[in-house]
Order: sequence, then C-alpha cells, then structure tokens
Amino acid sequence: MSVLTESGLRAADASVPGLDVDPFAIEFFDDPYPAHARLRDAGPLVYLDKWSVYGVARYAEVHAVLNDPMTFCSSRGVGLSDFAKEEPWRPQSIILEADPPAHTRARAVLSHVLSPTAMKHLRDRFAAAAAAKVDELLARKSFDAIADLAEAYPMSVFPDALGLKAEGREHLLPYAGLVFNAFGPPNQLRQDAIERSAPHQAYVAEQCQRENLAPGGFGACIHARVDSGDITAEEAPLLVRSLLSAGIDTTVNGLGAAIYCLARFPEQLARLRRDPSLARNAFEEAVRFESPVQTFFRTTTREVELGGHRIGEGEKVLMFLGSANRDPRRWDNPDDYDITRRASGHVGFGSGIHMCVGQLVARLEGETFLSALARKVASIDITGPVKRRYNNTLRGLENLPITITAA
Ligand code: OVV
Repeated sequence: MSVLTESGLRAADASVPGLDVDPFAIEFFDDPYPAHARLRDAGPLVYLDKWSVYGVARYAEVHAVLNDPMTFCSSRGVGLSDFAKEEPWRPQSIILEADPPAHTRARAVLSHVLSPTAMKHLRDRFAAAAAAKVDELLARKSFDAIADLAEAYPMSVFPDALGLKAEGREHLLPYAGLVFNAFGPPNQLRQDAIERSAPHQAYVAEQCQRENLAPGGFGACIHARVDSGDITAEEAPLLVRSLLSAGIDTTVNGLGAAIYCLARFPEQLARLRRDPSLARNAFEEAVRFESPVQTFFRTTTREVELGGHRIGEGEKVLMFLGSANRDPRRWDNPDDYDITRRASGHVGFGSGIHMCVGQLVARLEGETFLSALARKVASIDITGPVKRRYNNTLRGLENLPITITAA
C-alpha cells in the first residue's frame, strides 16, 4: 500500500524494500545484471525511489502482472507516464495502450494480418533475402553487424512486407527509437528523442494513410478490415502506426542479440552449424538471453496484492522482462546462451493478451537469417570495439565489428 508522506509525495509501505537503482541510467544499461540480481533478491516486490514506482524483477511476479491485464492495465500507458494524469506524447496506441474490450478488436485485426497463413506467403521471400544478405556479407568479410546485418536484413524485408514506398524509410529506425525511449522517464534520452521527433512523426503519419500502402502488404490488409466493418477508418492508420512503431527496431535488436551471442559463444555457433534446424530456437534463446525489450509498465486499476504486499489504485508497476528471463528461480543456468534450451515461456515477447502480436514475423526473420548463416558461415570473430546503443526500453548495440569466414 502506498502512503502519503508529510511532503505529500507517495512513498511505498515501509515493508516494501526501496531501492535506489535507476533502470534508465547509462550505468544500468552498461551492465544491468548485478542490479537485476539485487532487485530480484530484495523481494518479490520492490519500490524504485528514483521514479516513485513499484517494480517486479522475478519471473513469477512479472508473469502474474502480465496475466492480470484488468488489474494491471495498459490503457493508462505502458511507460512511466500515467495517461490519467498526463497527456500522451502522441495519440494513444489502440492496441498496446488499450484494455479489453477495445483492445480485443484491434488485436484480432493485427493477429489476422500477422497470422501463420500470412507468414507462409512471406517465408520464401524472407529466406531468399537472408541467403542473399549472408552471401553479400561473406564477400565483404568484415563489416558492422549492427548497421550492415541486424538493421540491413529487417530493413530489406519488413518495409516491403508492410507495403511502404521506398522514399523516406530512413525515418523508420529513428521513429522506433523515439517510441521506445518515450516509455521511459523524463530523462535526457526521452527529452532529446521527443525534441527531434517532428520529422519522424510526420513521415509515419503520412505512410499510415491507405493510399500510401501497396496492395498485398500488411498495411493494405489492415485498411481492408475497414471495409469488412472490423475497425473504423480512423482506427486503421493507428494500427499501421503500431507496425511502424514496433515492427523494426525490435527485430533489429533481436537479430543483433543473436549475432552477438553466436560471436561470443562459438560452441553455440558450432552446434547451430551441425544442425541448422536449431535456427529458430537459437533466435528464441537470444530473445530470452538479451531481452531486446527490457521493460514495460502497467498501472493498477484497484487495490491489489502483489508479492505479499497491498498496493493501491493508480500505481505504476515496472516489469523487468530481462530480469525475469534470467531469474534463477525459473531458469537453469540463466546466464548461459544455450540454443538447445527450452526457451519457450520466456517473457521477451511478453505474455497473456498483449503478448507480441508480431512474434511470428520476428521469428520468421530470426529463423531465416540464422538458418542461412548456419549453412554458409564457418566462424564469426569480433574484430573491434563493441559499442552499446542506449535506449530507455531497448537493449542492443550501436556497433559490433565482426569478420566472418565461409563454410
Ligand atoms: C509493442 C509496441 C511497442 C511500441 C509501440 C507499439 C507497440 C504500438 O502499438 O504503437
């Protein structure tokens, strides 16, 4: 339960351990693992004094919060900002930042557009693009695995699958970076991103319009659902915007994580080469191991018990997905990247009604690329300084200089 202090500020019940860790600080991003362990070991529920929010860092509580969406709602925002108290920085997402029943309709549309059947039509194209990209990179031998691989491959398949015109695609990664920074607190990362956001927002708003989306793509498919009465003409562009927000930087960081893992753990690359059918699980395990999306918030809709404490209505709860994915209470050898592990059950894609609606696209990109790599690449060596990219929500690298050799 939260109490009112003399200064009028909310503070946690004294029995909830308060920690001074700032999960949105550069030092935290540089090495979150000792802080994750402190958060988990402090108790099932913690209070983050720096931002006056509750936190859950153990798998059990993260999973529980994700699976009680009416108590831990999304419609008040899944970042630090509470939409009941502050205006959102952009019009609210009608899927991410929504609760049932409104969420259910929007979700049904994107589930249909990104369905297993839709993936069947994309698989051959994605696989061919992955093979061509691996061949091109083998010819270059040395390159930056972030710009030239983790960004280049998704950028070569996803915007086309969406039906975006060629012009202006350079706005996509900056826009996504902005969206994921904006979930964080009002720190420098968030303020700078929002300050520079106007051209990216203008580009995205324009590309969401029906006339700018090529027939046969995800975008056109979304707009077609206006005609069948599933969504309104006002809702369709907002659902396209969700794909532009969440569809690229996430897979960039997922693929970047997988390459970084295979570069650091050559015995896992060897295992993958011996059995390329492990490609899909190698990607899944990279999503668990690095958790490209590190955190999301929920807001309580009522007084509720969590981790043995009562917390009040209108409280923000920060879920440490990356910590849950390495919680030794849930995982054997959580800090090992093991492509043969049963990685399913990780919360890198979330869990419950909001679980990543684009997960099949992400896995298709990951699988097709790692499958091509497994068949064509013998070795991956890190050949220069590895530089981290800082974002309030996304975990990934700015640079990963590597040299690869052909099988
Ligand atoms: C999962 C996610 C991340 C960012 C944006 C959105 C969704 C959205 O719906 O706009």
